[in-house]
Amino acid sequence: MADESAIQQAAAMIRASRRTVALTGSGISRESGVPTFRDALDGLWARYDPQELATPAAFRANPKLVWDWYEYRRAVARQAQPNPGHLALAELQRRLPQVQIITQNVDDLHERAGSTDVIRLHGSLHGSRCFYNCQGDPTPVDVAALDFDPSNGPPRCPHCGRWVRPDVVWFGELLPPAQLAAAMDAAAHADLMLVIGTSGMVAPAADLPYLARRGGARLLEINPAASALTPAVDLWLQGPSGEVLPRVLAAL
Ligand code: BV8
Ligand code: ZN
Repeated sequence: MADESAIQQAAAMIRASRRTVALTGSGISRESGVPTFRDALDGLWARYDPQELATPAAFRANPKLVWDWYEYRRAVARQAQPNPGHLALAELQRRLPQVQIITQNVDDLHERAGSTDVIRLHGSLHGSRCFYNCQGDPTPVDVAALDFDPSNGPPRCPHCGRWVRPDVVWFGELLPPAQLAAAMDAAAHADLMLVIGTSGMVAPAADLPYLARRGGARLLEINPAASALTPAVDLWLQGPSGEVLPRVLAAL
């Protein structure tokens, strides 16, 4: 667990920052009961590899399986509450001149914690769209307004009658260009990047800390375990973000 001197050092880094960026991964939502990607997914999904399910090919091959996986994850996310880590980050945004949050997560816990202007690199569990974007990219579909039998797999697009899909970025798909450009611009101009709850294994999100370093930023990681990014950071606060972030905030 991060010792008091590391917490004080982290607080000093944040106090000295004028342009802070926070890059978050699924670890920040773990204490809200949302499983991370690399944890063994509970129960039914323990036998699938998320990188096999979160792909267009998996959806084409078995739309009902993939749709049901997202329905399950949506239900988990709806039940979840923002944890002290999400809340501390929202409070940091209120207290400091400029704190930009960039998230890889598809749950809405940052927004529900009160964070604003969150850059969402990988979309949202709570959005759906036409698999073919038949009315233009994107073609959002309000699934709640559709009358469909969930036992038959995904609902059908009201415009073209083909599958509706979750509005998330799958492996092998491009990130939304505007969000990626905003994230790269924020990282390149930051003087401090907080890297919270990510294994740093998925590109291009995992490239952002290196982009920040090249722009002169210092890197502060919060994670109970070492990640692919740990060798590159200036300070690693070892511990769960739900405990560490409130301690750093209290030391500001
Ligand atoms: C792209 C949304 C251009 C969906 C996600 C070879 C072939 C084909 C492609 C590639 C390839 N090599 C590289 C690629 C590119 C690929 C990639 O990086 N693959 C990896 C696996 C090698 N990337 C892509 O495909 C991206 N698109 O590059 O387009 C392109 C196009 C075609 C071909 C090539 C390139 C799209 C990537 C986006 C995928 N979508 N999510 C959904 O959610 O269902 S990614 C998903 O996984 C997450 O969003 C996140 O980004 C990633 C998981 O990472 P983490 O969030 O870090 O979670 P993880 O479980 O890994 O780690 C949790 C961490 O939390 C751990 O460190 C743990 O210690 C820590 N933790 C645990 N408890 C706590 C905690 N921390 C704090 N507190 C706690 N309490
Ligand atoms: Zn359509």
